[in-house]
Amino acid sequence: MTARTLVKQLAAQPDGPVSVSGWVETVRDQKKVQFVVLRDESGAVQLVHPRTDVEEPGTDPLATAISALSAGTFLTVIGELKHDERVKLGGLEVKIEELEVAAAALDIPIADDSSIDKRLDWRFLDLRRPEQNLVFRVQTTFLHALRTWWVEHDFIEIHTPKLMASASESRAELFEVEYFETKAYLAQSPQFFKQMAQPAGFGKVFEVAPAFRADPSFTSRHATEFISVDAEISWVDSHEDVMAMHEQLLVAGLTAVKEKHGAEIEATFGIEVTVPSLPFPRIPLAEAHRILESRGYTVPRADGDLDPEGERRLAEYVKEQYGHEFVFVTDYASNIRPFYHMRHEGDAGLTNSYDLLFNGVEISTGAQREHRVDVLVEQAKEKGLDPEELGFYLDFFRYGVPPHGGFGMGLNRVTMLLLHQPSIREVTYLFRGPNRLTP
Ligand code: AMO
Repeated sequence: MTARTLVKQLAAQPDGPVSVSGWVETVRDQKKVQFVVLRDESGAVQLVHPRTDVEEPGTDPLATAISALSAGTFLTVIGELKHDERVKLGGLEVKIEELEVAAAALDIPIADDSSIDKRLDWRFLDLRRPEQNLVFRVQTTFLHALRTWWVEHDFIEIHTPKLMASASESRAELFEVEYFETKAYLAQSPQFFKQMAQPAGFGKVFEVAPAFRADPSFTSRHATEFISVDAEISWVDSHEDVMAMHEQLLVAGLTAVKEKHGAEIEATFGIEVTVPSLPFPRIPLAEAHRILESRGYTVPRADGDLDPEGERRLAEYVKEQYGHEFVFVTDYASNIRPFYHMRHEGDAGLTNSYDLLFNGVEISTGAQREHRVDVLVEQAKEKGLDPEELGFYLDFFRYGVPPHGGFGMGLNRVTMLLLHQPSIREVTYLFRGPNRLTP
């Protein structure tokens, strides 16, 4: 790969010959001078060409080539860099000497004010917007910091299969696919297989991978395919140990994002990235209900789970009381938790589990797992599951296993909430929903 000068690197270069590549954002074709704004993944720069054909139009081949440039065309320019404070765009300009078009563009079919659906139809063009580029750079930094934290803390990275013989969460949100002579299911979560790393003696594991949910929702926070960030650790005393790991991990991720992109995020989205203080507030679910009641809101769900409005209002309370954007809602009732969550010693109605809310939206579920096989079988039966079908999973607990726990966190939701984006569609490279399978 030949070294290429990025637009953002021009500022540090002395006046003189340069070569830059990118795509045409705008062309201003004036009588005496032509201006082109060239953008690449790092920024934009003004290119200039003083026409030599003012007296005799058509006699300046470079001017003719520039006039013919359409927005979106990818090209390389060789020219003379000049620092000039009067140039609004970055205080520098490149005088074009040679121009080589890599691929010309047809008329761009979307604009900044196009509907989200139209933008998603043309996602590769939509992603050219600098704010979109920033979203993915921020996400890269965030994930990199998570990985660094895990590696520094001796976690092992695993890659669990996404084709499964059975459901890993509720059967209701399961994608079924033909698999030779039989059926397979797309993994809803790496739940069972990340737990398998515990009897395998791996100690601490993580995975970042797609998860699939056949959820017909059209909300701003649901996708049928999303990136699940998962971790599972052994020798936990309760879900408290999982939360302690989870919050440190998030602090590492957000610290890196603030350091690297804080100023650009503020300039682009008007948001100040906050590195959360430790420990994050913890509120048991029953207490959350009392708080909401005392503030005039009754959660409408019969099963007692928080609804989106309840989550939003609870976050408002947490912000007022603790000045915090995160809250662990803990100790969910066992009727709204899966069979594999460990229940309270002495109160089987409650689980050693939590949901983590960020800016009023759930980003994660975590728990201590039930590792005593007889209890696990009973809990599975109680939920109407057939222990026969779960045989492979139950075997994990029959040959020695440490107490363990972990969490699953939706990466797309974290990015959406961090950058205050209105929908998960804005922060997903290619969104998948009930009515979107292309591009
Ligand atoms: P849960 O089902 O709560 O827990 O999922 C964990 C997190 O994944 C994200 N998420 C989604 N994101 C976008 N679209 C969806 N349809 C979607 N569904 C879930 C959310 C959610 O908090 N196995 C457990 C985790 C564990 O206990 O380790 C699980 O999957 O951010």
